Formats: sequence, C-alpha cells, structure tokens
Amino acid sequence: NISHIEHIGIAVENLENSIKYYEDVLGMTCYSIEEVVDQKVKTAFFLVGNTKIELLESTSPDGAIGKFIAKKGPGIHHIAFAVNNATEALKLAEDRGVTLIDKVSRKGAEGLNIGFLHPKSTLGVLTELCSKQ
Ligand code: CMX
Repeated sequence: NISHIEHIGIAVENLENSIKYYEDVLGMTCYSIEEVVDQKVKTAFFLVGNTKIELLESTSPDGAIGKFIAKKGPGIHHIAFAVNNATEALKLAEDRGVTLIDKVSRKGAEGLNIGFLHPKSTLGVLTELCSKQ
C-alpha cells in the first residue's frame, strides 16, 4: 500500500552550504529546517512535486548520519515511501522476511510516524516507511 515516494534522504556535511546549492543551482526553495534530536540530525526540506528532498546534517558522530558520512562520505542515505499506517506496514514487511530496524513506528521529522527496514535485507537501500497516522 505504498502511495508515493515521500522523500529522499541525502546526507550532507554542512546543511547551510548544501541548502545554498539546492536553492541557487537547482532553483528549489527550502521550506523548513528542523532538528530531530533523537536521530541526532538537523534536516532541511524541499518539495519537488509530490516528493520531498530531505537534507540531513549530523549533530553527533555516533548518530546514523555521523557514521554514514565518516564511512561513505555525503550522498543518498535513504528512500522513504508513504504508506497508510507505518506500524502495520512494518509488520507486513517483517512477515515477508525483511529485517526491521524499528519494530513499531516512532515520531520523525514533520511529525510523521516513521520506521526503517534494514538495508541488508532491502537490496542495500536503507528504506523508511512513513505515515501521517
Ligand atoms: N544505506 C545502505 N547501507 C547502509 C546504510 C545506508 N544508509 N547505512 C549503513 N549501511 C550498511 C553499512 O555499509 C554496513 O554494511 P557492511 O556490513 O557491508 O559494511 C551495514 O549497513 C551495517 O552498517 P554499520 O555501519 O555496521 O551499522 P550502523 O551502526 O551504521 O547502522 C543502520 C546502520 C542502517 C542500522 C543505522 O544507520 C540505522 O539504524 N538507521 C536508521 C535511522 C536513520 O537512518 N536515521 C537518520 C535519518 C533520520 C530522519 O530521516 O529523520
């Protein structure tokens, strides 16, 4: 029951410089900057049609983005699909043999309910499921 790509998460070294590139070169407009404390990230959002671009700057070297940047450098970090109910979608994925990072959904940026599937069981793509409820 995936309706669309909710956002693409991109790990960046420096949020301010990266926003400049997306605005000045690509012509997008950043509509929101938000810190997600428990994810140890600061995020910036852009809307492209129905899909968002989420830039992610690490606020701590031991967070997911801090580790990713240290290991691989900046780049595409995850893809997020919009579903009706993230917790139900996580359960369905688990029933189909996927390893979950989150057993139940939790609150992410923009107040959405989010949960991640482990990239080792999703063909190397860190996958997020998110829903408004
Ligand atoms: N995409 C694909 N593969 C990834 C990855 C990513 N983004 N991040 C890590 N991996 C791979 C690693 O390369 C590694 O593979 P190898 O064993 O072949 O080297 C494997 O996954 C395990 O990685 P690790 O470095 O040992 O483990 P980490 O402690 O870095 O954890 C992960 C990886 C995905 C479990 C962790 O980053 C996580 O829980 N992510 C979910 C939460 C998150 O990403 N939050 C940030 C965004 C928040 C937001 O959008 O608001």
